[in-house]
Amino acid sequence: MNVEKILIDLEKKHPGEVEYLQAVREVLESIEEAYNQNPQFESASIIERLVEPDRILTFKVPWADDHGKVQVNLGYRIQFNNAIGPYKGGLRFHPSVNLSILKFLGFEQIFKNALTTLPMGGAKGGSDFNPKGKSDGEVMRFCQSFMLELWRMIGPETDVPAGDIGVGGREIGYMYGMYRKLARENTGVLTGKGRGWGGSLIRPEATGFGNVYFANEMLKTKGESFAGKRVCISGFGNVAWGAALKATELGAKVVTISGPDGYVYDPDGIKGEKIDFMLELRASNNDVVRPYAEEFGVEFHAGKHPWEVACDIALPCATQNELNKEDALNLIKNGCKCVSEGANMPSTPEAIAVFHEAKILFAPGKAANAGGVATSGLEMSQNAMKLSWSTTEVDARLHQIMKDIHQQCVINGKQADGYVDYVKGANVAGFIKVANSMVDQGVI
Ligand code: NDP
Ligand code: 2IT
Repeated sequence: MNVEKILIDLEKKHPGEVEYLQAVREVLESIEEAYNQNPQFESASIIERLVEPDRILTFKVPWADDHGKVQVNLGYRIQFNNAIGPYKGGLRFHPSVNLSILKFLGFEQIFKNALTTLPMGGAKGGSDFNPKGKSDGEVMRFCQSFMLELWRMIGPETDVPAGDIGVGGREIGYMYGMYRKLARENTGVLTGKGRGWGGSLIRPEATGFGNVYFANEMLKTKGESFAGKRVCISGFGNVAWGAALKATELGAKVVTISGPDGYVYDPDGIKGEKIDFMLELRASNNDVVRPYAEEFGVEFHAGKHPWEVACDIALPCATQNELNKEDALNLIKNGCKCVSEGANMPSTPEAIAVFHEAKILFAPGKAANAGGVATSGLEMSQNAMKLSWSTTEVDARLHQIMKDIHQQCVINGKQADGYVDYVKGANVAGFIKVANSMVDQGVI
């Protein structure tokens, strides 16, 4: 495989799709060796078939705002690969959403879903709709209009969307209601549903919990744990919330959270009612984290990322490319020994190179945040059986899945000197499973 040539060709076909090209480069560079050891992949053109989505649906989403004015947004669903199961992946509603961002997320999702050990293919979708500052009625009308177009593409055995940035229980509810009406069926067509209508216990907590379970497995390889550690978290959304809850439960002190406006530094630890306050902030329809600092009388650092704060463990849980080379150098300088990505691709390639050079524990999102989609997979299983499992059962399954993913990373990413390259481990394990399935199933 000639990675540079493939990337040059891709860039010609998809100019300016920076995030997508970044994600493809990372995967291709780390699977090159495994790919070259399997000549059947080359003759089946597995790479050429993997890097392009099976199909992309783009559509307009017209909706009326509270003043009766009609607004128009863009909607997307990218069905990337379904070799190992129905297309599966979240929907992101954020003004920054474009094709490049959704293609990077959909591409990553293929390998992440393969790692979960559950039968799910890769997909992503969303809209440039901004839920911030919108009324419930506006969000409902937008979601209904979005689903009016999307419903033809999806189904419990075809493609199962879920949440991501800007899409939580409220949005899933409005979209599910519209789907149910159009399809005239109650099925597990979306995950992240409410408890009363097919949702799974632990799904809201799953991504953050899973990230901490994964980081804990990494720490164990060094005889360490979360107990007594200082943790820096970025973001203040769903993933940051779950990670703060579990890290605190395991005896760590979470000292930061952040938003697009800056970061909060709380040296006493973000715990108990303070973690509940994160939920209120997120539901408040604003995109600022500063009110936390005002409520609890702690420091707020406007326009800055939390990576300048001394910590043992960093959990980036906000968004892509939020941790750059300088941040990585700062973390290392201040003694950070473990970075586990709750968000998708939050560390830039230069930052990852710094972590690898320093030989600290570093887990890429496609391994460390796979607990969210894994628990979506468990929601699909429960829906298919028309049963629901207890909190203890779902949490135990999630925990086991994170341990299994960690094990797959160690097996495929251990270097000669014993250092585990979790990026390589995750990419190789996910890729081999999907590539073998594609070879088995012929050219389709
Ligand atoms: P939420 O919408 O719940 O929260 C996203 C958080 O990140 C918000 O607080 C958001 O603020 C903040 N944020 C967005 N941009 C920035 C920025 N530039 N700087 C600092 N903070 C920012 O989304 P999730 O918690 O669900 O998603 C967070 C990350 O985790 C994303 O990368 C997502 O893809 C990933 N992920 C999510 C999973 C899930 O199950 N939900 C599963 C696996 C990964 P604001 O909205 O105000 O801009
Ligand atoms: O990035 C992700 O893995 C998610 N947003 C969760 C996807 C899902 O289908 O639960």
